[in-house]
Amino acid sequence: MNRRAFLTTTASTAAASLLVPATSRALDLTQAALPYAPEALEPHIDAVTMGIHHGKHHAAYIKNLGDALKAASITQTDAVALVSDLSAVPEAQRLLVRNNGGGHVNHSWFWNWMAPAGSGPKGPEGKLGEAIQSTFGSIDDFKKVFGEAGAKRFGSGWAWLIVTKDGKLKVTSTPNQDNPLMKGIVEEENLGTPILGLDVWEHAYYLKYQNKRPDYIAAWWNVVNWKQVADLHQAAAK
Ligand code: MN3
Repeated sequence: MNRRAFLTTTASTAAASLLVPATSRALDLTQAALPYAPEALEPHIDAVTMGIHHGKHHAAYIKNLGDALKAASITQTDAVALVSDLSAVPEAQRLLVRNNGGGHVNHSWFWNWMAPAGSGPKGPEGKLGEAIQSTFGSIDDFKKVFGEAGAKRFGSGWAWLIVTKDGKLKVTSTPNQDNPLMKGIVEEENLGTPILGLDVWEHAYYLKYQNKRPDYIAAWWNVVNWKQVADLHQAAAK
């Protein structure tokens, strides 16, 4: 592929990621551009953090995943399928693929779970809003449960809102770069389709919020892409 074709492909992939629900499509092993400018989430998430997070951390997961797959002679190019069932990965590379494959998948979703403040619905509406209210009592109660899952995650990890296999909403949390699709890694009752996830690794917030993870979580609600969450809920709850 020449440079121009590459740039065209990258641009169309970034545009497509805005239209297609992130957790219901296959993800290849390349990095899409951020769907907004690095400064677009300020003041809630700062531009320097976004630039490093996407350009260095996420990029490193992809590089390391590629190296591990090469070492294992694995030709699977769907990262979601890969991390959903790690049993086919040789033992020598399994932890590398779990961590870096999870890192690639989780971050690819995460960029699309955020959008500039004020660019979409301010909260969950329609069927998603109803499901959250009937499951958690109210939107605020949901935010409290989800925020606590993130705040109480010891060390590094993620908080999740998932649709379980029986179609119910549930808040869960995973360590490191694990996610709720990982069969055999995540407890059976916490498996499901992620429709919202929050990165609580220090690299996601430390420059602006230092040790105050709860302040990062409180600010993050301002940039949640509720349209994306609603689309994923609709696709997963069928
Ligand atoms: Mn991260």
